[in-house]
Amino acid sequence: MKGLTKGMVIGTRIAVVTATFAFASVANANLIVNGGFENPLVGDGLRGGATGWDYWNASDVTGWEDSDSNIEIWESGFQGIDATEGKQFAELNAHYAGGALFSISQTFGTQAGEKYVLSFDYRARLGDEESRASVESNESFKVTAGDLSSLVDDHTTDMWSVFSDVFTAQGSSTTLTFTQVGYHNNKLTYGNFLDDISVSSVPEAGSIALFGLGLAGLGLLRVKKSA
Ligand SMILES: [Ca+2]
Ligand SMILES: [Ca+2]
Repeated sequence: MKGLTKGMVIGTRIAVVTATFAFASVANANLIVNGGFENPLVGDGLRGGATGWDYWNASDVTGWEDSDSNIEIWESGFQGIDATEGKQFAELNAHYAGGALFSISQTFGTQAGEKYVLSFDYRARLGDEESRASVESNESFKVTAGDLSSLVDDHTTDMWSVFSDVFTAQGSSTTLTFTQVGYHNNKLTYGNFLDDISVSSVPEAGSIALFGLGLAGLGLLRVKKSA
């Protein structure tokens, strides 16, 4: 009898855990393709087999488009900078392509009026011109998506920072765009590193309540098990 009860509890527990994880994976689904710039591999681009960094026409970079410029990707560890996700990251201020400001974007399906969480990691490449050792930086970029438009100018050279904000989709598709604003004197192609870009839907109130019930159920079963 004791064994039967225990088996029933375990069965229920597995069901709750499964449901909880199924919900979590739906809520956290990243709508951005190649948000960590893991494709293509550095060495396969226009620099022809070189290591450290590489650049491509946007049409050759999975998921991303640009404004008639190039997309530059670095290998983790190059110039002492590690990726925060995977083995590569992007430098928004990409390789020279005619003197225009660099901009990259990605369009994905959304529901008008729904809220989404945008998050990504960003880091500066150089300190200010007066003191290269400084953690300060005059690098900056603008990020836009749905009703969100934000100037990001607080990143430093000594660490990655995390951006996280919520936007409301304005239509059945949304375009996420990063546009270079600031760079160093005579160094248009330096700075504004990006990695681990993610957009996910914000769970609706009902889903959050169900999620909470699932967690509460888990907690109760844990109590039962330890009792
Ligand atoms: Ca990455
Ligand atoms: Ca560059």
